[in-house]
Amino acid sequence: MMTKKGLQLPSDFLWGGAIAAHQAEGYWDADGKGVSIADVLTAGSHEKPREITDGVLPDKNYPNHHGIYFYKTYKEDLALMAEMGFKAFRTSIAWTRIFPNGDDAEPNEAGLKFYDDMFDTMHELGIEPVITLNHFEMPYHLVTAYGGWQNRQVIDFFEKYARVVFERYRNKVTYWITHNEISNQANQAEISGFSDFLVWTNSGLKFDAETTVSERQAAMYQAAHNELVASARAVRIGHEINPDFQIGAMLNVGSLYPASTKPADQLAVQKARQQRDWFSDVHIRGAYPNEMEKLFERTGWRSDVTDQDFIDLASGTVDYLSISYYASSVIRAKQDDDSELDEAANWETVPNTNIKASDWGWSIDPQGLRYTLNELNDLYPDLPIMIVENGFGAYDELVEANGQPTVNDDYRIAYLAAHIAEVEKAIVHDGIPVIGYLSWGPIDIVSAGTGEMKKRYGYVYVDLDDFGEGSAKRYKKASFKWYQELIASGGTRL
Ligand code: BGP
Repeated sequence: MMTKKGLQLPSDFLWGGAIAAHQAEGYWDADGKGVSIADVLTAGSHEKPREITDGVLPDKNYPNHHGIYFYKTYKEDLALMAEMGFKAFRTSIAWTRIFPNGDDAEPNEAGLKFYDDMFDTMHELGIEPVITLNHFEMPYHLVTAYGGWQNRQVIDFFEKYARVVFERYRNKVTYWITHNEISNQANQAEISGFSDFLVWTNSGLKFDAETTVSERQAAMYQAAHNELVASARAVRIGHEINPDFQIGAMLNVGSLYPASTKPADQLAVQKARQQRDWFSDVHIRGAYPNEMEKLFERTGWRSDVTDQDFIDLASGTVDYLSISYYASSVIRAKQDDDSELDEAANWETVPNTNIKASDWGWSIDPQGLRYTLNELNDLYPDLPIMIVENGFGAYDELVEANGQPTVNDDYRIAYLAAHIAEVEKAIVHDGIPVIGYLSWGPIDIVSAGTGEMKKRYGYVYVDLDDFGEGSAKRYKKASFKWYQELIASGGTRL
C-alpha cells in the first residue's frame, strides 16, 4: 500500500463502478420485458464463441436469462456499492423493458417503474446514476422485422425510446451515454476473432459464410451511420428536455502501437487509429473526418444518407466522451506495399512481447491508458472524459478467512492500482479533464464476450456458476476494502 502525496483528485471526482442490464438483471421475460439481442446469445467459453440463435430455443443455455438476478437484488447490491463509497454507478436501461418489441406504440409502464425505483435507490444511497441507453440490448424483434441498425427506421424507434426515458427520468438522471462501445464494429472483420459477436451486439447484424467482405463492410458502416444519427437526435432531444443533461459518447479505446519502426507499420497504425477515432469525431465534432468520406466515395459502403442526417449529426454533439479501456494492441502492416490493397484494411494485430496478458489474452498495459487519455485530449482538448470501464477479468477462488468466504484477489488490486495511478498522472501532470473512474463489474456479472460467470471482475463475489447454479450469495473480496479505502482517501491511497 503506498500513499502518493500531490496526486489528490478533485473532490467531485466520480469514483464508482459500471455494469450493464443484460449481464446482471436476469428475469429476461418478467413484467412485460421483450427478447433482446443479448437474450438469444448462448453461453460460450474462452475457446468457443457464443452462438447467435434464432430466437430463444428451449434446449439451449442462455446466461443472460439469469445474470446475477440483479432485477430483484439491486437494493442490497447497490448498498454494497455505497458501503465502498461509490459516488457514481453506471448501468443500462434494458430497452426491451421499456419497448418490448422496439416498435410498440406505448411504453411498458412496469419497466419504467422498475428504473424509477432503481434510480431512487441510488439517490437515497448518495450515488449518481450514469445511464447507458443501448448496451447490446436492442429488441430482437427489430432484427427479425427490420434487419437491425442497417435499417434507418430503427433510428425513429430509438429516438422514441430515448424521448420516453429522458422525459421520465429528467429529474433523476443527469449523466447519459447513448450507445455502448459504438467503435467496436465496423472494420472489425479483419482484426478480431470475435467480430461476428461484436457486429451482432452493436448492430444486430448477422452474416453467413456467403457474405463477402465488401457486403459486410457496407452493412456495418450503414448501421454505424444510423446509430450515430440516432445518437445525435437523442442528444438534441435530451438537451431540449433538460439542458442540464450531460450526454456522452462511449468508445472502446485500446492504445495502438506500431509493430516496428518500418514506415509501412507507422501508416498501418495511423490507419487503425483513424478507424477507431472517426466514431468520436462524428459524436464530438458533428461530422465525418475526410478519410472516412473518401473511403465511402471509393467504396459506396455508406450509401443510405440524407441531407437531414448531416444536419442532425452537426446539431447533436455530445457533452463528454466516455471510454472503456482494458488493453493495448500492436499493429503491423499486412504488406509493405499496399497498392494492391485498400490501405484502410492493410493492418492486423500481433502480440506484444513486452507486457503480460490476462488469462483471456487481454494485454495488461496501465501506461497505455495514460497514453490514450493524452491522445484523446490532443484530439478534443476541452472535452471532459469519463472512464466508464476498466478492470481485470480473472478466475477467482473462494476461500475462508476469519470464518467468512472471501477471495484474495491481489492480482485485481495490482491491475486496478496501476491503472488508477496512470489516470491520476494524466489528470495531475498532464492536465487532462478526467471526471470519473468507474471500474467494470464491481460485482461479478456474466461476461459479455464469453457468457461465462467465471470471468470475474468484482469487488463482490457472486456465488453462481456459468449455468446460473449456486446460492447467489454475495461475498466481499479483498479488493472491496482496498477500493473502499482508496475512495475514502480521495485516490491517494493506492
Ligand atoms: C466491454 C463491454 C462490457 C463488458 C466488458 C468486459 O466490451 O462493454 O459489457 O462485458 O467489455 O468484457 P467481458 O465481459 O467479455 O470480459
